[in-house]
Amino acid sequence: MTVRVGVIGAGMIGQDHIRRLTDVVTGAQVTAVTDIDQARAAEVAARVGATVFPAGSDLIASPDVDAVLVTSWGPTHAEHVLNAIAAGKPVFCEKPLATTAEDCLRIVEAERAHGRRLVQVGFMRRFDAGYRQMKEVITSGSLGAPLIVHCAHRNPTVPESYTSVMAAQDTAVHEIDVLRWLLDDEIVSAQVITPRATSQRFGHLKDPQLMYFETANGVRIDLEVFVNCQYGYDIQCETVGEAGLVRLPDPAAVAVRTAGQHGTAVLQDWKGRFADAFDTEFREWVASVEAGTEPTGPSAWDGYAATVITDAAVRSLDSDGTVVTVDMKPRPALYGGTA
Ligand code: NAD
Ligand code: ISE
Repeated sequence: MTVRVGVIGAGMIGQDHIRRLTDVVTGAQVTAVTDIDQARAAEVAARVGATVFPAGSDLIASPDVDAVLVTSWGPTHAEHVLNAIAAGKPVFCEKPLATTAEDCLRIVEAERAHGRRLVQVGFMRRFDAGYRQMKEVITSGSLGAPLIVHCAHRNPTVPESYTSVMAAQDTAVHEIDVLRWLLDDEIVSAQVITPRATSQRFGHLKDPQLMYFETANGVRIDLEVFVNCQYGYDIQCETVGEAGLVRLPDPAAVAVRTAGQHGTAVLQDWKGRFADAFDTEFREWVASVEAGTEPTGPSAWDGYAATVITDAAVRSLDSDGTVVTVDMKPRPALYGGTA
């Protein structure tokens, strides 16, 4: 069976995922596209022979759409995901699941009422080969219990529209998700402090930021978010355990020796750094839709948890570095909990 996918939001990542579903992943076809910019929707749809729909609700209702991909702006995600659940269709939603914890909970409740998982959230790092190898090592127990995680998330530059709260909501949210999964543990508190600011930023922005998280098992996580580091897109992660440590590998790159120097290039954006992870993410999602099974990637609950934890980080930033307790509801049975 070919999975017929309808895409809501034909912007930057929407177009990249349409290319991926068309040219990289087998078993899928983009049959429908919508965007509030209808001219953009028409142009993107024409590239892949898809039909243009006037709005997300019409696209979701179409009999030519088996599954929905939401790549519109964050504040619009909840409406589209709730409509897809109401229609009983699998839905892949780019991060964030929703921009408020309340909207995330509405999605969780709708999915619980439906009785099985339909939602997967686009936290692609769980599909990165390096993070998967790290998880295998941690799960094997060879390092003993994990104690500390050191992370850095660096972007070369960000536009003026990037604000201080986005360091948590847009950037650190990837570590928040991948570390919950990597450690199989829950984050219970957040603290954000701001060192001396780089001169290489727009004046309104607090950059870099140092974020500290504690987990239910007492693991301490430190995360440097530095989005104007200039030199490249650089993701670092090292987990220290009782008997050793495991470090995320840098992407493979040839080493060049010339003019008295020896070095490797540093990637410049997340698209290149996580290209393979995005491909794997969609291969596995399409396979689950094709098989009629529940998705195995990040769930609506993971989307809720990420939003609640980033809310705590933002509250800490807004209160000059106070340690903020994460106020998370009990995890429902549908997502492996007991509630
Ligand atoms: P973008 O602005 O390039 O594209 C968004 C598109 O959605 C625009 O074309 C806009 O007109 C359209 N749109 C907005 N509201 C709509 C609605 N209600 N119905 C239909 N179309 C609508 O943005 P982007 O950079 O592609 O980001 C889209 C989403 O992807 C965001 O939630 C962002 O956080 C997420 N994202 C995820 C990653 C990742 O690493 N996983 C990376 C970048 C962006
Ligand atoms: C962007 O939205 C992403 O998701 C990238 O992975 C992240 O590195 C960047 O800081 C965000 O703005």
